[in-house]
Amino acid sequence: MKTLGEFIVEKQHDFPHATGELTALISAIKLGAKVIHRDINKAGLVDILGTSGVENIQGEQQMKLDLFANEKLKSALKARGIVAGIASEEEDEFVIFEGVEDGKYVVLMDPLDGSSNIDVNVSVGTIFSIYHRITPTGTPVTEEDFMQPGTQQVAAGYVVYGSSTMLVYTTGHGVHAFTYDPSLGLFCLSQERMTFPPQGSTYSINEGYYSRFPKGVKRYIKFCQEDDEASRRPYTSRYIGSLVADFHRNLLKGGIYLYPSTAQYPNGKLRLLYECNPMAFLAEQAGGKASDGANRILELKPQTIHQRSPFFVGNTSMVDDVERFMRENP
Ligand code: AHM
Ligand code: MG
Repeated sequence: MKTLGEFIVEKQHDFPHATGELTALISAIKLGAKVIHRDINKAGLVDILGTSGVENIQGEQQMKLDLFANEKLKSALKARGIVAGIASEEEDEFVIFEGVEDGKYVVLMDPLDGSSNIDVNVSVGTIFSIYHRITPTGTPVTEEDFMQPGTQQVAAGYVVYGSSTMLVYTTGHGVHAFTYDPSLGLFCLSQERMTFPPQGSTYSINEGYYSRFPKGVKRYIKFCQEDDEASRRPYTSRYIGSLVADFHRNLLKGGIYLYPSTAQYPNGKLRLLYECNPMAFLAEQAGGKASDGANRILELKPQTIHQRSPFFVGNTSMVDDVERFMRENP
């Protein structure tokens, strides 16, 4: 058995500049994940469910656990003195960590993605994306530090709180997965260098919005449903409504996750900086692909912290197919 801590020490050379700081940063996320795991598992037992009555900047109701997860991760990250600031789905503006102006890193995160699933006991996740700040250390971070394209990510990952809790991350040297053993309080290595299976046969999309999808996506869905043994179609449809859990399943089994633009959300629903980019980095590191329908997600130039993007991620050949259908059906 190898723990996440041991694995990271062993892989020091995978960490750029190997000063131990990024290692400490991932361990802060690990600590936050343990606390969130504990409280999610208590969710049905204590009076922690229900909405907080507060709306976030996107006008969505925040669940109490979203706020809880945000606070826990924020304090774990601030305490290490390495992260100079964060941006979060749960914060309207980026947050400057006072007293940590020397920190070299910024973190963007969705502390509890898919949180509407909690009150029905379905998997949720934490997503994180780590960058070197570009403004000089010793000064407070600025918006510029958070507006870097996904190609600049130093590390990214997610924690899926499912039938077991798993942490999956990349530093650009493959994707590695660790399963949490609550009795020991340790994340143990369960898969090193994960890759998508060569051929995917699952598609994940909220088909309820079919009538609002672009023509190319509608055609692709029909393609998924056609009978063709050689390409393993019809594909299986699986949609949890929790990006992390849907992505995790597709990574293990092979598949594609789609959140296209819709009439209601012309830019899709998912947020580029703390949902699409980290998942795109992981997907590419696992031999997959991530696109907005026409362009590589990681190369999009961010304009605002909470900006959205259509998102197609999974097996390369499946994402290629969607892009082709979208090109051919403008
Ligand atoms: P959230 O960040 O508000 O939780 O929204 C993101 C979630 C994703 O996890 C999930 O894939 C998607 O929203 C589901 O949206 P929909 O209910 O429109 O299918
Ligand atoms: Mg989210």
